[in-house]
Amino acid sequence: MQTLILQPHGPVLVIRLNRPEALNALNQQMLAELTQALTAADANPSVRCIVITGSDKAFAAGADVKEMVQMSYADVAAADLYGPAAQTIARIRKPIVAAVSGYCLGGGCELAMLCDFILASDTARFGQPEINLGIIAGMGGSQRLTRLIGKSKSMEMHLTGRMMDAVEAERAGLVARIIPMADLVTEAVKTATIIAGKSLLAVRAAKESVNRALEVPLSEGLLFERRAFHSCFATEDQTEGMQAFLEKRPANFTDK
Ligand code: DAK
Repeated sequence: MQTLILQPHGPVLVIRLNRPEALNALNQQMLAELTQALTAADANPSVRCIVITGSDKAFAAGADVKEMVQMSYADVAAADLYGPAAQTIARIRKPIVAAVSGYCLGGGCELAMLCDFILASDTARFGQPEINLGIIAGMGGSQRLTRLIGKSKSMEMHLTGRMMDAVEAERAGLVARIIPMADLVTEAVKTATIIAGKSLLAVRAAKESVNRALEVPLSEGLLFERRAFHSCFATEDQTEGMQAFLEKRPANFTDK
């Protein structure tokens, strides 16, 4: 991997975007390596939760403008630029935490929103500044940001290209929690380790159910959740979790 650093922390895999010379701008090589690393982690039983992070200065400052500047409509359409990568990331079944410090712009913000939730450092700055380049968001920004923070704020950000700081992003619902920059990755790994200690069957069911809320009408989402809830009772982990609670001991989940 030339554009990523992979750091296992027990059951948590930290994937660090590593193109510091370009503020982690996402080029095709980085997206290919990222999808490869995520797909491998999803299939690897020793990985139970994934953290994606960048540097203190930038999670990712967007798609790589230097790579895109000469592309024509025909090039972008023929390659379906970034489409397959975004779909692969969205289909990862294990939980992914985005730990965001510094600039999180354009494709970088879209990547963060493809993760399951965002932990932000107090220096994080989010934006969809594609409008400044004569283009629009293309990896889900206009759809996911609007669902997360509402039409008015999303529209303002997409039309003006302005950035939002961490406090505004948390208030708006884009960010789960703000953490001091020096502690960001440690805290993200701590949070991911808590998730890694749960039943993976229940974790997947929870992830799928929450994601349904953004995809389907309420009645369909409620039905999906109810069926997923019922299916938890087919697992040994449900018995173990409830027995452990009653016996006042930690649960020992086996993903069965
Ligand atoms: N691409 C390429 N290089 C970038 C970059 C980017 N997005 N952002 C920064 N860099 C590079 C700079 O060019 C500079 O490189 P050198 O000039 O030293 O070679 C280096 O990183 C440091 O950047 P600055 O010197 O500009 O650093 P500052 O601290 O002064 O400013 C900044 C930081 C983040 C405010 C500034 O770099 C900036 O405005 N960057 C561009 C942000 C941006 O416009 N992001 C959106 C990119 S467009 C699609 C799907 C998705 C997308 C498109 C299509 N399809 C499905 C078709 C997504 C598009 C985008 O994300």
